[in-house]
Parts: sequence; C-alpha cells; structure tokens
Amino acid sequence: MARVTRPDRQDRTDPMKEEILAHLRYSLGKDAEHAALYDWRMALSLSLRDRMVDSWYQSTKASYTGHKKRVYYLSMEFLIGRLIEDVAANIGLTDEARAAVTELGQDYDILVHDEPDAALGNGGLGRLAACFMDSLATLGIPAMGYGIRYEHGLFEQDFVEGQQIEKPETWLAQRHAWEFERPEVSYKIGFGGHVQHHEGKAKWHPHETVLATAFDTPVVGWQGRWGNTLRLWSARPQKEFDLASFNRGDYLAASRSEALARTICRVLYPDDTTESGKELRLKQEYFFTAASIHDLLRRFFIDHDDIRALPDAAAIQLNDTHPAIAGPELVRILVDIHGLEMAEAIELARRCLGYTNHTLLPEALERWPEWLLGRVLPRHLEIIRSIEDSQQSHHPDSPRILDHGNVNMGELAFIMAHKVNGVSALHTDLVKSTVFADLHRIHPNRIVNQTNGITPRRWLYECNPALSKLITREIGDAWPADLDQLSRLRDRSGDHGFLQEFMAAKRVNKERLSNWVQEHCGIAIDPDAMFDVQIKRIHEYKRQLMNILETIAFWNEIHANPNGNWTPRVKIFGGKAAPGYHVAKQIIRLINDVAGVLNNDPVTKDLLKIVYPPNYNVTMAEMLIPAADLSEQISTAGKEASGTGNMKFALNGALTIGTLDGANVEIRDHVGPENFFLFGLTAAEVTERRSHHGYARAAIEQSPRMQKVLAQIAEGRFSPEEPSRYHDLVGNLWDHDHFLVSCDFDTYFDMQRRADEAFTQTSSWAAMALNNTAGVGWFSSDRTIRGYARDIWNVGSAIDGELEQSA
Ligand code: H2P
Repeated sequence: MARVTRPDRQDRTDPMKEEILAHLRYSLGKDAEHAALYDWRMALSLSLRDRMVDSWYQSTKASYTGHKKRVYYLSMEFLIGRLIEDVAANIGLTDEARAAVTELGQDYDILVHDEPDAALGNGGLGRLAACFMDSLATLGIPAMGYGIRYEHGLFEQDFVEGQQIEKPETWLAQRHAWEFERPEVSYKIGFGGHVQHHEGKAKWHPHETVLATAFDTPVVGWQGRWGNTLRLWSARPQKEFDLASFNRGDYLAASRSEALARTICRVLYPDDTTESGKELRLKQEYFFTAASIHDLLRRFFIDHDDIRALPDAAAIQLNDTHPAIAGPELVRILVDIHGLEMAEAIELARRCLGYTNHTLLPEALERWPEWLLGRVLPRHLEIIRSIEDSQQSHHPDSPRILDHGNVNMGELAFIMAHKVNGVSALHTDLVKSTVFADLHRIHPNRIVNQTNGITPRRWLYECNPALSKLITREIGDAWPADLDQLSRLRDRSGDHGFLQEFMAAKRVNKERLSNWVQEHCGIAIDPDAMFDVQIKRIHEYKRQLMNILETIAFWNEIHANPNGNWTPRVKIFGGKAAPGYHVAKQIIRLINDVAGVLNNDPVTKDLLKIVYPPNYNVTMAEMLIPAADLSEQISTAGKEASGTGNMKFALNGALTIGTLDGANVEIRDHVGPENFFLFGLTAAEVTERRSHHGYARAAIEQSPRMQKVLAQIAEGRFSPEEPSRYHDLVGNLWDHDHFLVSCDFDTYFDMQRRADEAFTQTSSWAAMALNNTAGVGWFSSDRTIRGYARDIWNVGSAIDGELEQSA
C-alpha cells in the first residue's frame, strides 16, 4: 500500500534539510539568518507534514475506489499532545529530521519542546481517542475522527501558595502546523426555533445558525502505510456581520452571530464542572455531532443512491454520551429529509451506531433538562419522544429516556446503538449489572467488552528511546506494530546481564527526570530512590488523598526510627482538578502543603520527597512514565472504568501498586500476580462495606496510624497559618468517606512497605519490572481496535492481512 517515500528527492543530498529551508523561505517568509524559534519549528513541522501527504491522499483515494466501509469516531475530546516526534517516528524520519535540524545549526530538542501540547481533552477518554486514531491508521482501517477545534484546550494549571489557579490555554495563539483548513467543507447548524407540522411532515425552522467548518489533520500510522483524517470543526458566523446594524450604530447586534459562533468553539469544558454553561455545552455537542453526520452522509451519497445502504458504509462510534444526539439527528434526517418511516429510520440509525461507556459515576452520566433540550433542539426532542414510544411499545418495562423532566443521554445512547461497550472486563460486567442492568436484560446481546489499550508508538517507542533500543536489539524491530512480541523478553528475566541493561535504561530516564525536576521545581531528587508516580485527573475516587495520607504516615514512621533501614522514595503527583470541584482542589492544596513541610524536614529529606509539578499534560506524562518505578493505580474498586495510565507504566517497566479495579485486573493477569502489588477491597466488598452504617469511623478507630495522620492534618501541622484549612476534608473522612480511603488505608500502607522491601532486592525487582514490560503487549490499542472492528463495526483493513492477524 501507500508508503511514504519521495523518490524524486531521494537522489538529492539531504532532502530534509532542503525542505526545511524551503519552508522557512516560502511558507514562513524568513531566511535562516532571521528565523526565530517559531519559524524553525514550523518549517520542520511543515516538512514532516509534507511527507505524510502522499500516503494520506493514496489512502483516502483507496477508500473511495475500494468502496470501503468507514469508521467515524465521534469524540468531544482528542488529547493529542505534541506531534513532531509522533509524526517523525511513525514515518521513520526521526534520525533524518534530527540530523537535518542539527546541520542547520538548530537544537532539535528545543524545537520539539517549542510545540504547544494540544490538550483538547481532560484525561483518559480524550487520550484514548488519540491512541485509537493512531491504531486505526496503523491497521489501515478507513476512518475519520470527528471533534471540535477548541480555541482553548484544557486550562493551564498553576499553583499559587499550593492552590490551583486556572489560566486559559492558548495552543492556537500561533498557527497550528499540522492542519489544513477546508473552508469549502461547511455545514449550517441550527439551534432553537420551532417545528412546523404539515400533512404528516415535520420541518424544523431554527432560530439561529452557525457554520461548521472543517480543519483536517492527517493521521498517518506506523511506517506510513495508511493515513486517516482527524476532522475538527470550527464555528463561523453564517453572516459575517450585519452591515445594516453596524451602520445604524448598533455594534452589538452587528456582531451577534459572530459572537455565537466564537463562543461555541471557545473552550473545552473541564470534566465534572458542575455549573458550567449547560446550554452552551449542549450546543457544542449538537454542533460537532450534526456537522459530522452531515459530512458522512455527503460522503455516502457520492457513491450511493439508497440511504438504506448506510450501515454497510458507515460505522459511527459515540465516544461516551457526548455525541449521543447523533441518534436523533440521524433519525431526523432520515425521516424529515429522506422520507423514511420513523420505525425504519430508528432501526437504520441503530445499525450504524455504537456507544462506548466510560464511567459508572452517576454524576458523569449526562442528563439534560427536557425544557432545555426542547428549547435548543425542538425537533430532536420530538424525535426522542418517538424513540421512547417505539422502545416502550416493544418493551413496556424498559427504562425511560425521558424521566422526571430530564433526558437521560445514557439510555438514549444505549437504545440507539446496536452495540454498547465497556472499557475493561470488570467495568463491562458492572455496566451489565448496575447502570444498564434493566436495558441489558431486555437486550442481552448488546453489551460487549473492549478493554482499552494504548499506542505503543507514542508510549514506548517515542517516549522511551533507551528502553526501545534495547528491546529492538533483543527481539528485532517488529514490536511497535505487533506488541505481543514483547512476551519474548520473558526469557530474559533470569539473565543478569540483560536485567542490568534493562535497569540502566530506567536509570537514564530517572536521571533525565531528576534534572528536569531540579530545573523546574527546584527540588533535588535522588535517581536511586524509588520513583513512585500518580498522574491523572484529581478525583476523590482516584484517591490521591489516600496516597498523600500514606506519605504522611510513612514520614511519621521514619521519624519514629530515623536510623531505620528505609527505602528512599520520591512521591510524584501530576494532575488537574476541575475548576468547580472543591474537594479535588483541597486535595491538591493538601499535597502541596505536605510537600512544603516534608521536603524541608532535615530528618527525612534524604528519604522522602514530594514532587508535584503544575500543569500535568501529555508531554509531562511522556517524561514521567518512563522514569517511574512504581505506578499508583489505587482507585476505589468498581469506580475506575479501565485506566490507561496503568498500561503505560507497566509497558515502561514500572510495577503497579493497585486495587482490583478497571483494567488493573487484566494487567495483573497478564504480568503475573507475583509482579503486582495488590491491596484493597474488591468491588463486591466495597458495595458490601458501604451498607454498614459508620464504616469509615469504625475503620479509622482500628487504625492508630491513620488516626495520627488525620489528627496532624486537623491540627494544622501542614497549614500552621490556617489550622482549620482541612477540617472539612478530615471530617468527611470520619463521617462519610464514600470512596473508602479509611477501609483500604492500612492494607495500602502495608503493601507500600512490601514494595520498599522488594525495591531493595535489585535483581528481583528488575526481573519483576521486565515481566511487566514483557507481559502487557496485549494492551496495545491495536488489539483494542481489532476488537471494535470485529465485534462492533464489522469493518476490515485496507492493508491486506492486517486484521486477520488478530483472530
Ligand atoms: C475515563 C475513565 C477511565 C478510562 C478512560 C478511557 C473517563 O477517563 O475514568 O477509567 O480508562 O475514560 O476509557 P479519565 O478518568 O482518565 O478521564
């Protein structure tokens, strides 16, 4: 299939260098003498982009001429991160690009670091979408990712006196190198207004409209064999501005439509923000979903006449409920425009749609007030009623979409999808037995599992060159596209020399991180200490609180016996709290307050350090994960749907300390229970424990260690200037503790000490670490995508033989 080569340029010496210089001159209007860092970085990016284009064109053409079924992945979030290294690695140009830039007298690493980190997502859900795009392209599955081109991605986090401060993120302040604007691909998207019914036909007359305009980023897979498109929608006013109003002096009215358009794509909403502009969020969801549906239908009609063939041409995947309005939107088009009967339209739409559930947390399941949905999307509300009627007529006991004045988007997505999937085995079981238990009874074959995965290209090959090179030397270079091959490393877990090399690679990464921490946080850390890392959104269920309480308990323990044989630790945290999530922000502040005391304690400072760099993002993860010894995956069992960070750490040779939650369960199975520090209640035990009145108080009363820590916090040991700062946080642990920190605390502490002990046995630790890397090949997102392709989308690869490999 299409490969990335430019035969016409290959005979020239150093084509990459020439291409960079040409872009500097003709795309940026600079010469080498006057070019700024931005110019060099853009010239490099544009040169790399050029090298993707041929493969990308050929793939698109092949999809059309081969009449291939396409996957449409609709996601509010794509947590892309930086792309220079990603693109260079995928098309095999890393060395060439570095050499060319160096020869031009520039520092390649500085150029790479100048690129903004595209943070169009909150956490795992958005990063999963980005990994999926990489795997879809690598496997040669014709696909498009559809999302929103937010002007401001996830806020930038800063700490002021330990407290999180949010600042707007500005990735688009400079031109984005990778995208192509497509002004000709524009759709009118309406909101509000009324519905006219005439002779059995409905017509929606929206009150306001904006134009959705496409921006395309090519996504080329491993070795450039196939390229797909990430199409992000931006909003433009339908009328540029109203000259008549302007001339009357009514400047506000003149730019009203511009303001609406601008607002729609202005910001990515942070997860769990409770009181954010609900209406605007709904408009965002409809905006990108409707644009995507229009776009895929336009493509469909290029080579089809009969809309009834749509399910053979398009698999539409809803990443969470955010695009769930796709169901009613498709039905609306089928009925109001193509004249299908409602029942047939619903069935046809369902055959196209799949829905991925990512969470069981009730507060994260979207519900819109009926009046709001009816005001913004009046025709869709009517259609939702028809969907509800049709469901009730077949299944009178079905859970309701419309319930107590709300529209339940989870139920809507479920009912409108032919397959619903959870993201780990445990999560899928819980989806069946809890949130969607009744719907599962009615539709017993609808829910399937697709355990999440991660792309090994970004999460090992690129972010960990030291380990990648060693692996390639041992097992050859096929592993980035066939990660199961890593299991061949298992043979080496008794080879002392190899284990030393394996740990030497870890050491390189730990030194790199230590230098970075010194430079950016002003904290000296010892690369010989155990690097213990917890990086993810800050949330009560993820239990960063338990981690910091355990850190204090360990500190107390050292104080009680300063000459004990302690294993030095560096506790590293990273993550943002949703701006409206007060408790999460308190947890951040507590971590920073505790760090302030511990890091300056002369007794413990060589044994225990806390590092919490602000503004955790994909780029930071790429540095932290390869340097980690211990991966913290300590959520309350039953709450973390899957986790994907857990997979990245294990892949890079960190051991996990974790609960039986989400994909931890499967990771432990794959790496072997002897290579995993397991503790804590199981999901069933959690449910059982919660039924006991006063379970938290009872647990704390049995743990003198935890009592002491809570007393220290409550007395203001870490916030002497405001002793009552954490009274609520501590009080909540005694009285409620919904996430059972109290119940798991002691076993967590004990398991940490087991980890300390294990870490001192350097060669057995190395073997355990190696067994983690060797054991997690299954968690490649290539495997996940093969599963979706087979069980949900019914699509094949356009690169011969790629998918069969999976069977
Ligand atoms: C969520 C879940 C994770 C899951 C991820 C992708 C919403 O991400 O909580 O358990 O792995 O989706 O399916 P996160 O918490 O990381 O923002």
